[in-house]
Amino acid sequence: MSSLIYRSASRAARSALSASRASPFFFEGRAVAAAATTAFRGKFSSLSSFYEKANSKSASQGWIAGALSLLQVSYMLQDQEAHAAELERTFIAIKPDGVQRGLIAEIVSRFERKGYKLVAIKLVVPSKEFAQKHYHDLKERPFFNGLCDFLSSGPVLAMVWEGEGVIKYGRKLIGATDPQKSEPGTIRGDLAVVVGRNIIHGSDGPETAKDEISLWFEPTDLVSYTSNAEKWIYGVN
Ligand code: IDP
Ligand code: MG
Repeated sequence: MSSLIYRSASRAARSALSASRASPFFFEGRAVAAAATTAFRGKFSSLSSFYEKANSKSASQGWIAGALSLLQVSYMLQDQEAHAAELERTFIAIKPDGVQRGLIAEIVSRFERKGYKLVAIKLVVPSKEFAQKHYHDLKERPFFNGLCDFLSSGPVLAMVWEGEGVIKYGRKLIGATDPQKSEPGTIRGDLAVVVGRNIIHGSDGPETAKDEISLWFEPTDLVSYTSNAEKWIYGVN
């Protein structure tokens, strides 16, 4: 648990330090303070009390407090580097059939209830050229043209979800490509019948996730934030 809180603190610190956008800074600055307080209360409790004592003694000892602050920030940044690779994100899209059938809330709630975090979302009607880019690896397949026509035929709900193992497990939540073979309990297994109308897309690996996120979203569309639920979703005993 403490490592997770600590990680959140680091993430918040990184966000605050790297934020060039003015508006989120206040929020993230508060997150740094809150998360750092929590982290120090646990992992750095002895360090913190030493810090407080040093602060209360005299101004001449201010340098101790300053040095400790620097040490704390440096710990946080090191931790952020160590955990940066774990901040996994995937691209998920509800295709026009899912949107038209009113399945947005149902599908979003499955990812939310699992414990994944929504970091970007938008409703768009992609052009055919855009659909061809998205499905470029299928261009030799006989259904490619029809598939791209279909994807560009109506609104698509494009999203980025974040969480540990979200790329692989997102695919599990979605189920097999052909709903005839998807297990009950999966999105396609429960909500779709044929492969041509299987309602949802999910990146199939880390490289695809990276490419698809950058195809559908600008970097500034992705919102970094610490969810209150994280400390209850992650933890090591
Ligand atoms: P995936 O969506 O499970 O990753 P892919 O093999 O990447 O599956 O195929 C992309 C999409 O192409 C599928 O979701 C489905 O909409 C469509 N598709 C795949 N195979 C067929 C097919 O045999 N006939 C028609 N459409 C297909
Ligand atoms: Mg695929």
